[in-house]
Amino acid sequence: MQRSFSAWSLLRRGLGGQRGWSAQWRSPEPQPSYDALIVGGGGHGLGAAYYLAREHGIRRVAVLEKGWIGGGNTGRNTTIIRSNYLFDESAALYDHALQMWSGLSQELNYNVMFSPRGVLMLAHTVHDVQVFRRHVFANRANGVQNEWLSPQQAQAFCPVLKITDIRYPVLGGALQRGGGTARHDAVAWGYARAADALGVDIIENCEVTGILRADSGAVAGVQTTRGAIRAPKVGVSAAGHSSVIMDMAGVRVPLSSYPLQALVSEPVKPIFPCVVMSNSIHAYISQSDKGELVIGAGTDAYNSYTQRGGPHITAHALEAICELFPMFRRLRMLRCWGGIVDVTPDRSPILGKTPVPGLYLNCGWGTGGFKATPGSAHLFAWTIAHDAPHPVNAPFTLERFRDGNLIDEAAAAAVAH
Ligand code: FAD
Ligand code: PYC
Repeated sequence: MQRSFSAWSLLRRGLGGQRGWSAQWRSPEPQPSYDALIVGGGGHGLGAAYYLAREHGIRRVAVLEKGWIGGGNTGRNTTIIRSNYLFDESAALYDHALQMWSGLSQELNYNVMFSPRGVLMLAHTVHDVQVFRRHVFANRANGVQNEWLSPQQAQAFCPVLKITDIRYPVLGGALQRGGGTARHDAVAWGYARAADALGVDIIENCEVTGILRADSGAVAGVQTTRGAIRAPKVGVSAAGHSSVIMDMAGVRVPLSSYPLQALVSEPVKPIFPCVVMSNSIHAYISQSDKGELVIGAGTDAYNSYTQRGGPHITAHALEAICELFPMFRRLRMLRCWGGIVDVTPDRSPILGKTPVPGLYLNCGWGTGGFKATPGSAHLFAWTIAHDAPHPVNAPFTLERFRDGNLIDEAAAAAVAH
């Protein structure tokens, strides 16, 4: 009985044009002033607002989003989560995030579907082997999980993988068993709902068009398409558009914005048990809970703000996937899209203060910021609340590009660089 009632209820709700559904967060009008503003309603911005309210008691906060929540890279990425970066600073940063993923659904009371199914990075050349083995040793020295697999072990871990008689023979792989995937929209929606419940105003369709400054030079708020909003603290978390917003404050940042593309196949039964990345041939793949194969490509070779990219890039990724997994040759692709990624010269993020007092910056995550979402949001909130970085993000300053203290993660940033 219960089952047929549920099925009927589901049908009624499905056909009911969403009548009677309650919104997960309010749609407030912007107030004239707040204690803090966050520019950008992706996972990083929404998460920062949540932790400002939850951990620092700063609840008069608004998140200003020019489009819709999660409509940027948060809802466009291939959801790969791992922490196998090379340097000590990065290991601390990404592992901080990885540790948070496992408790995130409970923290937000929202199922973000974190699935630590293992991330396998394939080596195809002697150079790949040397680089990945070095990463494995460095990671283990930092207490970060990573292990080296022979080609046969790699195939045992991912049985549909072809390791020989292909254009890119597999010479081994680095496996992080605790890495995996999560449901990207759920991360944005979970943070939005939880922040809203703590009093944070989430304001969609509100584009920031200027940064207001006080006579002292400190930040005084922002100008938006819905009027001026004043606040003594403004955090910018706008991914591919970060340099555009920082330009409004007269701050130049070393970012290049590029399209990065992904695509999904028609749904099929469970066939792909893990995540596989092939960095030297710019392709990565996993299977979503809906059954679609989620496939990503490399960045376009030119700067752009168009959320599409060139089809030759996706064609190249599909060729590589079909070499590695010949059984996928008969699959049809359903849709493809692009996002704008913000790449720094050392492929590490910028997370900290700026030369403008009260203006904080979280950007430069490039092709790899989804995995960092909870950690980055947590550290950004700390930085805004204390007007000083947390020890974990202290090395990720804007000044490092002036002072030369780079954290070069080009190899670990992987596929897209
Ligand atoms: P976003 O979600 O982009 O949020 C920024 C928001 O700012 C946007 O919603 C935007 O609309 C808003 N905004 C911009 N300008 C303004 C303005 N003037 N006023 C108000 N709002 C503004 N990372 C991984 O770790 N693993 C992956 O597998 C992975 N795959 C990827 C695949 C693709 C195809 C792409 C495009 C990216 C991928 N990434 C991946 C990178 C990852 O998606 C990003 O680093 C991360 O999602 C950035 O999150 P965010 O919250 O900072 O940005
Ligand atoms: O950073 O792991 C990553 C990633 C995978 C695909 C795009 N970025």
